[in-house]
Amino acid sequence: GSSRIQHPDFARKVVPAEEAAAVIAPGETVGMSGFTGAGHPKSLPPALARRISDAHAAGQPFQVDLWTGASTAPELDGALAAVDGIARRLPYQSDPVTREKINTGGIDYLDVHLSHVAQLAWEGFLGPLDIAVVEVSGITADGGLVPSSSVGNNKTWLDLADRVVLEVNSWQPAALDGMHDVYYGTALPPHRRPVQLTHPSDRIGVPHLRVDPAKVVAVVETHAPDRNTPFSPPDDTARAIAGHLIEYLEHQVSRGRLPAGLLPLQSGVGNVANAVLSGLQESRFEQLTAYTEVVQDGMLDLLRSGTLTFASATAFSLSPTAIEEFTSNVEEFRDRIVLRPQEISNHPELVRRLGVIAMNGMIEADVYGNVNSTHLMGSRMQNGIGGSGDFARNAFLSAFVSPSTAKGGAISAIVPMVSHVDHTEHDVAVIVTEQGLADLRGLSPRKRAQQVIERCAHPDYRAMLTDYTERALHGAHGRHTPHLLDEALSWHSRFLQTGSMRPV
Ligand code: 0RQ
Repeated sequence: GSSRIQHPDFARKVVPAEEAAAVIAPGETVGMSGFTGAGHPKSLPPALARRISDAHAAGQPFQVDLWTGASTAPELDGALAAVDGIARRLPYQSDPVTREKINTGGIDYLDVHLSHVAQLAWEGFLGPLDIAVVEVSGITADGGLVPSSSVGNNKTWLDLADRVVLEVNSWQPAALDGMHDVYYGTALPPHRRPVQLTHPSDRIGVPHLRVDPAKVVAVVETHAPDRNTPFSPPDDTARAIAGHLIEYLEHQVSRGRLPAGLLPLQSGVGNVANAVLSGLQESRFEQLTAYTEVVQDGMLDLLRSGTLTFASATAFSLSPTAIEEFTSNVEEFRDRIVLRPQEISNHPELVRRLGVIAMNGMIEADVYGNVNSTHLMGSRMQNGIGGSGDFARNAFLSAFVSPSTAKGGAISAIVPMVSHVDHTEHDVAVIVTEQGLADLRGLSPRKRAQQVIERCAHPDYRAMLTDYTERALHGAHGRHTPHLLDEALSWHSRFLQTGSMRPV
C-alpha cells in the first residue's frame, strides 16, 4: 500500500478495481460517496459498469440501486447509466446520460431533500444498504478514515452497509486532513438531541470517519481527479442578477433588517451563483460567513481576499485553476473551511438558527411566487431539488434567481402557474431575474403577482402575464389566488406544440 494507507490491515486488503467490483452482486443496493463531482469513487464504478455490460451481453440481468451524496461524474453516474446498470437512483444527479434514462423511464429516480437522505436510510424505509463504496484521502495508523473533497452521506453509508469498499485517492491533497468535522451525534426520534452548533465555524464532531474494519472487503488505490468543471466567467445576465441581489442586500442593511456582515450565506452552484459571489467581492460587504453546501470558485476568491472569513459546506466544487490555487495555498484555507456531513451542512435546525441567506437557481416561478427547481415543462427531470429545499424553507431570507427567459426567449421563466412545485409561495421571499428583483415578503398573492410581473418578467411577456392575471381576477372561482384553470398551464402546452410560449 501507499503512504496514504497507514494501517497494515487495510494495506493488506488492496486489490485492483476489477476485483473490488466483483464483490457487488446483481440487485444489491450500493451507497457511494460523491457530492457535486467531488469525492466520488473513480475506479470501481467503471469496473462495475464493464461487469454489468458483460453480464447483459451474456443475457443476464444486472442492475444495482445507487445512493450517493449528490451529483457525481461521467465515470460513475454516466458509466453505470450508459450500460443500464441503475435500477433506482437517489438523491440528486446532473449527469446527461442518467438524466436521459430517468426521462425515458429506464431509471426509477427518487428526488429527496439532501438533508433527509441519511435519516430516510436509517429509518430503514428504503431497504437495506448492502455495500458502501467510499473515496477517502487516507487511512490513519489507528484505522481512521481521512475524508476526501466531500463528506456527503459517507458517515451513514459506512455505518449502515454490510460490506465496505474504500477507494484511497492519492490525487486528493494530503492537507485535507483536519478540514472535516464529522458529527456522530445524530439519532432517530425520540432520541434526537439538539445539534449544538451556533456559528458556521463551530466544530462539533471529529476529523475522521469511522468504519468497522471487519466490514471492509476491499481497498482500491486511485490517483484520479475530481470532476473539476472549468469555470466560465459570468455573462451579462448573471452579472445583472447578481447586481440586483447585492443592491437589495445593501438596502436591507441600510434599513437595519440585516447586520453589516449580513448573515451566513448559502449559494447554489453554477454561473449565476458564482456571479453573485464575484459581485460580493466588489461590494462593500466584509466579515461575511457562509453556511452552505458547496465551496465553489467564487467562494475561494472571497476567502482569499478576506471578504469571507469562514465557509462551512459538505463539498468542494472547483475548477482546475481553483484546485491549483487551493492546493498551493492550502495552509491559508485550512482553518477557514470546514466540510461536514450533508445532514449537518443542510440541517433545517441549523439553517433556521443561523438565519441563513439562501440563494438558489430555479427553472421557473409563477406570478404568485411558487418555484419550480427541477422539472422542464412539468415532466422532464433536470437535476433534482438538491439542497435548495433544506435551505429555502428554513432560511432567514430565501432568494431564487434565474434569467427571465430560456431557449433564446421562446420560454418565459415567469409563468401564470408553475408546471411543477418544489418551493411553495410560503418558502419564497425574493425572486430575481436580470430584469429586477421582487421582494414578496408581506404581500398577498395578488400584490405578489404585480411585483413579479413588473420587476422580474421579460418585457416580451409582461403584457401577456398582466392580461392573464386581470382576466383571472374576474373569471376565477376565488379572488385570493386568481387562476383560470383551463389556461394556467397553456403557456407550457403551447411551447410543447409550437416551440414557443409566444402566441402564434
Ligand atoms: O437547458 O442545458 O439544454 O441549455 O434548463 O438552465 O440556465 O443553465 O441554469 O445551470 O443555473 O440551473 C434550477 C436547473 C438551474 C439548478 C437549475 C433549461 C436551460 C438549460 C439549465 P440546456 P441554466 P442553471 C445547491 C442548491 C436545484 C438544486 C439546487 C438546479 C437548463 O439551479 O439544479 O438548487 N437547482 N441546489 O435552457 C425550460 C425553463 C427553463 C429551462 C432553464 N423555464 N423551461 N427549460 N431551462 N429554464 C447545489 C446542490 O444541491 C448540489
